[in-house]
Amino acid sequence: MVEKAKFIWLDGEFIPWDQAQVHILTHTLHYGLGVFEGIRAYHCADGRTAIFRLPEHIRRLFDSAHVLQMDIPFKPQEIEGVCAEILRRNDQNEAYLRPLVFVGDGVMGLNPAGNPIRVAIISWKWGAYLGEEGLQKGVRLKTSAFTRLHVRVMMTRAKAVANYVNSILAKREAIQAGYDEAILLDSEGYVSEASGENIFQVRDGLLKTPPLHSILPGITRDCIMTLARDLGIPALEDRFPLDDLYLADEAFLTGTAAEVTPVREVDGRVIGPGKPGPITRRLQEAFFKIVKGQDARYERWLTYI
Ligand code: PPE
Repeated sequence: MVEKAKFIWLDGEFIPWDQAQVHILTHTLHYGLGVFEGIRAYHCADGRTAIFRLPEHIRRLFDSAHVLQMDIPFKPQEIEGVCAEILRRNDQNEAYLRPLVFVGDGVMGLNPAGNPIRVAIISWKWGAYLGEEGLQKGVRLKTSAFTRLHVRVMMTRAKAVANYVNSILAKREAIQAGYDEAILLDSEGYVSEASGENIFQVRDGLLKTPPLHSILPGITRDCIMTLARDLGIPALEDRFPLDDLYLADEAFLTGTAAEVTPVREVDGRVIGPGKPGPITRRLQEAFFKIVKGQDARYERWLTYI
């Protein structure tokens, strides 16, 4: 259960948590046209709170809305301001922020042109997405029987609500088979991403992640590519098939919610020695230092509130 906070911001106003209700004719509930973001705010080592890569997340929210022709009735700076303000109002020094843009009620049917575009921002406490043990020791992945959305079927660059039915189907399948998370292949059979994370693998010191063909352009993925470059770890975006992943020395998942979570097994094959490898550890440690404001070189990624 999500732990209630005091306020939710809806269409320009902070309202008590329990009053954040919508009408049953809300268009997005019926047809799935909506976009969202997931952003983390961390309690930093110096006691302050910082929102991690806030402008980049808000930019992606507006990009997603643009692609789906949803005209957000606020400016990006206003939405950024609300993200900071909601943490203050909810007395949260650490939280997960969820901006959601959806189509309100008006007409039904597949042309909601005149329906209002509504915006909510919610903040709640969210611990380790794939479990504390997963974050420390690594998770077990199962390849899904479902294909990741093809660019001719969905807008894969957009963080669209509807894209997540594909993710939920894959995730359930993995959980029901006793695994922690699902990995999806693209329509040509190459590794794409997990149900809610991007994926990386390492072999012989080379870090690889799939290119942005059918995957979400992850902001954590971008952090890892930047960090790898800065740390002198060879890294490239390249397509790879499943057996390439089975043969990796190390693998890990990245996402706002999952942060940097090691992978210890894929489809019954143990990855490397079955525990987080040295490059994974190095990147994970560097990442957590940065988000907690302990690395001055990446202050540009933090918005202190
Ligand atoms: N791929 C997918 C499909 C995805 O959902 C996410 C984030 C990522 C990659 C990584 O993106 P980024 O957060 O920018 O590094 N998944 C969000 C959803 C979590 C949820 O269950 O809700 C998240 O991590 O916030």
